[in-house]
Amino acid sequence: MSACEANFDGLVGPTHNYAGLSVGNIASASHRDQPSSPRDAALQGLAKMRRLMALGLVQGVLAPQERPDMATLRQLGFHGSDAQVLSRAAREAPRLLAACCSASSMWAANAATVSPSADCADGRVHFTPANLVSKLHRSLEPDTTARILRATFADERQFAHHRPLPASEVLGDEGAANHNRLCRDHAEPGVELFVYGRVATDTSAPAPRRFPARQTREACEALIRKHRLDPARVLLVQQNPAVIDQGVFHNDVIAVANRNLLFCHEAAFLEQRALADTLQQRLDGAFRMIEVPSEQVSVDAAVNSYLFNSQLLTLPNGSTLLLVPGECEREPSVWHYLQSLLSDANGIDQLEVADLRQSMANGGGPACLRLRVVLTPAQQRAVNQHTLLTPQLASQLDAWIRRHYRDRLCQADLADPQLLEESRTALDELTGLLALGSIYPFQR
Ligand code: SUG
Repeated sequence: MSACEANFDGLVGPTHNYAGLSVGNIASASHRDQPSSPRDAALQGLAKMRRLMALGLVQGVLAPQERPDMATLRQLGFHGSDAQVLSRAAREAPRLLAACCSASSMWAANAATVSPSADCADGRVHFTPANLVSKLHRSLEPDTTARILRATFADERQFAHHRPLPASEVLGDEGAANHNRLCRDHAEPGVELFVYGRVATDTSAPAPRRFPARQTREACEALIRKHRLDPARVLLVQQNPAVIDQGVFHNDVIAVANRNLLFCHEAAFLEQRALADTLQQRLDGAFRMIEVPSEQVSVDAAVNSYLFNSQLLTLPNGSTLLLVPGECEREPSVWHYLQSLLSDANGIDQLEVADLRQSMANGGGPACLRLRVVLTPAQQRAVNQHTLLTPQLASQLDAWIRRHYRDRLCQADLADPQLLEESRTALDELTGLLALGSIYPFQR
């Protein structure tokens, strides 16, 4: 039986802005309070989706969330009309307002952990939305994410949906950004690689000192149990705490895997040699690794360019493409490295560059924007077909973005009641385009 890996990208929402909300994410901190362009951000994301579709890959769309998050603002005690809630929040607690306005659900790699049916005891694809407890603005996402995933992957014979892990720092879970799967073929059982940043219940274990480790080992273990994965086929490894302190807040900022190939920095994992040996055994000698040495690309250069946040894609003709963000061209050591990579016969055949400047300025590269879902042909047919990108849907989304999104947004605009109205009008129309039903609180 064949299976393909589909990419579901988070559509950028109408409130995309730079609030500097993510401690430990260097791009987010350094762009704080700069004006953003929600329209450019959404069009850049859509251009990437269109490119993958044109390459012959299955590309899906995940809807953004309702922002400003009025329900949370009211839960925080702001009351009155929507306009009063917004203006009170802007006056009394502007950082809470910013958290309630983030378009952060666009980084779909953090939406959920997904295990393909070939790995799961019941033969279904398993989804657990991430609880994202490490950051307030992101902790507001899981409920709506769960509804979006259910509306996209609705058929219970093919798809199993779990509740997010309890919202505690002990169980901090950031979804697929810390999860990779190695296999020889997508249809066969693979080795799921869960990467954690700290052990919450053992304070003597290695941990970063400067920046938070968002994913815990306890969360990974719970996901392995929930998805009914075969313990003999999973690997749990710790990310190198030193690189978290250098700005690698998710493992996908320093490593990416596709099929039997792991592309990573030499400083990515705590026990990297042992990991490579184990993967070699589990993949019966078929495992390949491209490990980039610090002397060619420093961790700082990797963080600035997001080299490893690339999409590593197998094209229909079997060749492998690395889709890197434009920042790689502007980081000389990285660009030089990429040229040498292409001239070696090492498993990567082609390189493409995507302009994702708007998302990158918040620390979200090509791989952050997508959730990978391995699908058999029957599962692909069971997906909500309206969420799969076609040339027609791409044109509709293009027109929808141009009709509803602002060209420029500053922090002061977040309290504008008109922005809330525009956002709701846009999302209401989108649920029709993607046939999602009433997934947003304002529609209920
Ligand atoms: O969680 N940035 C996101 C970026 C997520 C990137 N995802 C992956 N690596 N998979 C985060 O830090 C910034 C929002 C702001 O500052 O306005 C933000 O949330």
